[in-house]
Amino acid sequence: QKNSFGLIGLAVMGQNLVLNVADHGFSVSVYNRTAERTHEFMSGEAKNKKITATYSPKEFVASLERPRIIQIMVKAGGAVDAVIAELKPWLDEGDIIIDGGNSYFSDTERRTKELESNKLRYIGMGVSGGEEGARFGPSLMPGGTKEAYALIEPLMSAIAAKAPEDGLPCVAYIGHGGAGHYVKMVHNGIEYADMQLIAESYALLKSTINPAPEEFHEIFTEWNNGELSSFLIEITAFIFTKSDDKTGRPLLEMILDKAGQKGTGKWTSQNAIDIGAPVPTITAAVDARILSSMKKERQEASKILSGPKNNYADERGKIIAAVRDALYASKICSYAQGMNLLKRASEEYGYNMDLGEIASIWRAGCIIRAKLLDDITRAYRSRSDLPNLLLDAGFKHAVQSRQASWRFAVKTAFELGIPAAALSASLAYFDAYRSGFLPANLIQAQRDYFGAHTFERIDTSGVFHANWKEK
Ligand code: NBP
Repeated sequence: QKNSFGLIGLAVMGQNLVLNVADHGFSVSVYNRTAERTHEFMSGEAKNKKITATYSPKEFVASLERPRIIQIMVKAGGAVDAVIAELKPWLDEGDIIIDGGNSYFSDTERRTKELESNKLRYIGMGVSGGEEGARFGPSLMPGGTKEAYALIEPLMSAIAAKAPEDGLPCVAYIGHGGAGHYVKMVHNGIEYADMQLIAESYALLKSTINPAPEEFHEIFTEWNNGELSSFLIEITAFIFTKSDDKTGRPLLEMILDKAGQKGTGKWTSQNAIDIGAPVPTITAAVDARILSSMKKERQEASKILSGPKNNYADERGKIIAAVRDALYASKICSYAQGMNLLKRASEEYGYNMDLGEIASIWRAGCIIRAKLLDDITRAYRSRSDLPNLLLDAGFKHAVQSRQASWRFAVKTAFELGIPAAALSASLAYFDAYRSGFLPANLIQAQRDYFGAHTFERIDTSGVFHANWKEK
């Protein structure tokens, strides 16, 4: 009796996905480079489930039904190539390898070409939702050929999260080659922006009205009941309630203010610049993590450089409302940037992405799941070629009606000397996008002045160059 699904890589994500697949009635074979991990898994959570342990790639492959469906959940980079090389000698024509890790999309493009030339099928699939998502329903972003996707679709639909609004599984065919991993990368870029916007909102409240941890919990809980409702706001509300076992103080206050990163936010910004899509809020979030990591240097600088002293403690209600509005409007702008990056990438790489479908599979299971995604799904479903989310009637109203308090929040941050790079980047994005005129005429004049790069005119078509030194 052979198994219908195989998974390689039994770290946190792999183990939880296997349990999820087994719970849905599929028989699973597992393999991990270090046998010890397999033993532990089999004698622990995998006990009494339809899970078979194997201890070599040959034994693993031989235990699977054909065409084989094999998912790899190992560290992104060289480990994926190493696993593919180990598997290849044992595979047969038409077998499917799914890479569910956070691989860089161009690596996926390369691997797809290599494997297709060996008559194997390759799917690069973004998986989001961390440990819990993997166990009880992740958001899945598969890219590859449509016919390979059709073979894995029943299993993936079974294990994926289901959107609360309509119960649909959070998985959809994204596009060829690296399209799935591209979408996962942008998902993570948006996640960076969301997290930074929330962190700046926390800083702004702390420096103005300084709520106690239980008040912070109340503010975020209330926000989570409205338009900001999302996984990240929900967990933030809980974070304020946790005490440190060692000191009894709020755990948050004991955590060193240096943010880590694994690189997916950086990739988003880098690629956005490569293909010419502005993502200032995402880039501000990546920069903010880098600046936070310079803790020692910041501590030294704080002894030398000082900022303004202002007091907003009396304006409690106004501040809380303004920060909430600023957070929501800024979030809309960062999603607008992310969706437009996908649109641009779809043109650049020929992915033929359906933005409404992508927004819809982010509605549950993943880290950026949010009420807002229902509205984004609706906006693209009613107009698939929407140039920008800000032009959708609902989002236009949401942003315009919050404009005054959004500006008040950002102005307050500036007046108090609180770094609010992401909140202000979103506002500047909005202001630039809605400007019929930008000062780029001066940039063109400078470029032509020093480099004879030429310019166009507003009154005549053609390309012009001026002799700038001649008055
Ligand atoms: P890790 O990213 O920590 O990878 C550990 C796994 O990779 C182990 O099974 C390890 O085997 C295997 N591995 C390594 Br490292 N090098 C290998 C090699 N050369 N050959 C074979 N196996 C090798 O695990 P994870 O946190 O479960 O994440 C798995 C993937 O999912 C990653 O790409 C990650 O970015 C992505 N992801 C993670 C999350 C999350 O919340 N953690 C969320 C979404 C996506 P060993 O036991 O022999 O060392």
